[in-house]
Amino acid sequence: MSKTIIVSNRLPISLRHRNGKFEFKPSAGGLATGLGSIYKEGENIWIGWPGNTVDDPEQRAEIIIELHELKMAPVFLSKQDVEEFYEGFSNETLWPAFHYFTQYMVYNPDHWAAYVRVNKMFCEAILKKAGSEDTIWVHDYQLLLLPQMLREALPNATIAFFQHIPFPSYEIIRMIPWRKELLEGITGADLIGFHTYDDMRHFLSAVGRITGLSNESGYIQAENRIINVDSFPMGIDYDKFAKQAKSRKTQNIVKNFRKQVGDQKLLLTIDRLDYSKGIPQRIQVFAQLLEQHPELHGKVSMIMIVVPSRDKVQSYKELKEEIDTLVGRINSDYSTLNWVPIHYFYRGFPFDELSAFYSMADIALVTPLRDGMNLVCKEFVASKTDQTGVLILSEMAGASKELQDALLVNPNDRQGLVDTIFEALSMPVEEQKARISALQESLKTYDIFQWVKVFMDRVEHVKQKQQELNSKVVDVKVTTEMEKSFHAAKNPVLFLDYDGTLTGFVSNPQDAKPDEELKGIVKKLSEKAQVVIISGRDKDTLGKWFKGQNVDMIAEHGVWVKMRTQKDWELYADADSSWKEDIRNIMEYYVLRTPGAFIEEKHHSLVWHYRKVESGLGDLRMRELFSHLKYMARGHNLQVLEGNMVLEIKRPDINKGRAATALMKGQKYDFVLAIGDDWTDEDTFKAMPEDAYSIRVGYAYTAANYNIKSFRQVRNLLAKLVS
Ligand code: GDG
Repeated sequence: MSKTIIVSNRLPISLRHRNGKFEFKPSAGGLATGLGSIYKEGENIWIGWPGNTVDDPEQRAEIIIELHELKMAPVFLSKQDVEEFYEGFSNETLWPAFHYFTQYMVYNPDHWAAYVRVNKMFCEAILKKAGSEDTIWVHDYQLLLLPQMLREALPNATIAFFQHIPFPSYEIIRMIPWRKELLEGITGADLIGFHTYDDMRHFLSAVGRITGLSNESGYIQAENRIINVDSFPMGIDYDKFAKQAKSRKTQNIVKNFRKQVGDQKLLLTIDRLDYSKGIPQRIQVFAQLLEQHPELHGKVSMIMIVVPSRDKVQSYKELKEEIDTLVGRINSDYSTLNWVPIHYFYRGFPFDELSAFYSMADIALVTPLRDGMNLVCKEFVASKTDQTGVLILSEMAGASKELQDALLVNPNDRQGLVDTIFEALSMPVEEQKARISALQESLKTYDIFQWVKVFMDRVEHVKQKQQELNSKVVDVKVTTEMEKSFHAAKNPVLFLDYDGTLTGFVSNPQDAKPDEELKGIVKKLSEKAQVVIISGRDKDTLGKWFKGQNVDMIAEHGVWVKMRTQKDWELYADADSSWKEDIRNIMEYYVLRTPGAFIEEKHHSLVWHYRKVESGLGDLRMRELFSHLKYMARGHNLQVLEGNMVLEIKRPDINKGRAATALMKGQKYDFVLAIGDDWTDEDTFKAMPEDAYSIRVGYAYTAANYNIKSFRQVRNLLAKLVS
């Protein structure tokens, strides 16, 4: 039976050292609860760091046994690992980069080395437990290299990755010296999840630009498989928060707290200590509110909970000092004997007290400068069991994409925020209820359990899709069968596309001429079979490149044909070029606007090339030109085709399939093979007789009966046929 392994930097427990003994404190976090339904089942397990350094081998052994009972396995990190991998690369390079705080980024090769080392340690720990058919779900930015490390060791395993923090624009990712390794690490997974669509599109763009892997509709086409990238906004354990807020215990705490703070309006803020959360900025906004609205003095207080975090990292130490100073200043400026503007706590609270804060607060002020999702705002909403209260939420939190009924704010717009708080303080109860109810409806449906389910279903879906494509892979069995029938054949024919099929893509199309290896393969093949080079290329280039070879050639998608016995090219279609001028004028306009683009004129078509255009811009212009040309094409009865970095416009009755059919007419072939890499070759595949072998290069859906990985493998296959 295959099992599921959850992997995260931290295990859902804390390991504490007390009186010479270790104690485990289970984490009550949302993720731990949501994944509880998974890792506690059957043979499943959660692998990660227990959160404390343990050097003594005996103690380690003891911990392993105890964690085993809890369905967990530890990865022990040394003090140096923690400093360089966790505090260093994870929290001083990746965290600031991914939250757009480039001024805090540290580029330290030792930290990078530790990051690689610790990811390897995680990989080794997983490999001790994992089988080749298992599902491994890796979490978060500390383990970006792990999916690929696992893929190399377990090529067939199901590997999923979810990132809990934002994924920034390519402009930020490109700053990291190890960006390529990081992206290649993540793309070892089959499913890659982010909180929001923006994170997902940033990731896809960075992958395209840095690793060269293209994508379509959220599917990355890797060398030997497709990878799905999608957005999965994480929810909370809604019922747990709603139930706790209603409980007698929490309500008693509320009464008690209320007695102490009086009947003021309460603004609540809860965050881990982190510069991404915008805590000092929020304090300044509160000060501005008090300054501009003296009538609020004595009537409004802010309860500010800051949970200690990463306090060994320099930027966090400085942040703590800044917060302390700001709070001190405001409280000393405004406090009276019976009113404190800011109740500031630098510590965590037990769950029932946390629930009491949520329950009693009139307004939650959640204003991070950048946040992957932010669960605090969701927990506040779930805790408002009488539907009163107002959520003020930063547009920079992933949660803002879902929680449109909150008062959404730009955390950098101080005056805007002051005005929004003022609006919230005077919001009519009916409006509060309408907004909170709408928010609750959505949070109830998309809770943490739904999140886990949707993610796991998606993992299965990707695997199925991969299997569908894999079932068509040219494997050893197919190769052997093909070899046999090729050898037995008396009259075989091979239709071979050129670019992307017999050779790779280069930035200048004229540089893709056949190398010695290819010439050798084609020569040998043509001694035994009729070889037809069937390409979109112009006849002069093809003629030059295959001069002296005993091959037939179909050029420009079937406009021209030159049989090996003929001296000259023969026109397969009549020559009506009257449409070209209009179309060329439009294409030229797009060339002028797009450095790197150029037009190629073929006998029966015009091609707009954008291979050399700045990535992204080329796609954009191509789409624009596409819709422009589609409109024009109707009038001229033409067809617009999207190829690999080209847009081609031509007559619809001319295609490779038609030419291949004409060429086969009256012949009796006992072995037919067609290979091509893009959708112009789909016409060839469709024109093939039923018993033909047809192969599409790359893992795309196709009318061909097989897929093959790359042009390299095509060459290997062809070489095998004649070996
Ligand atoms: C990362 C991403 C993403 C806080 N104070 C107390 C306490 N908490 C709990 C809250 C909440 C959690 O901590 C904080 O979660 P957030 O989502 O707000 O923030 P991060 O820790 O930065 O989490 C974030 C998240 O991953 C999930 O993917 O949303 O964007 O940065 O659950 O309740 N819990 C208790 N006492 C406290 O005083 N018991």
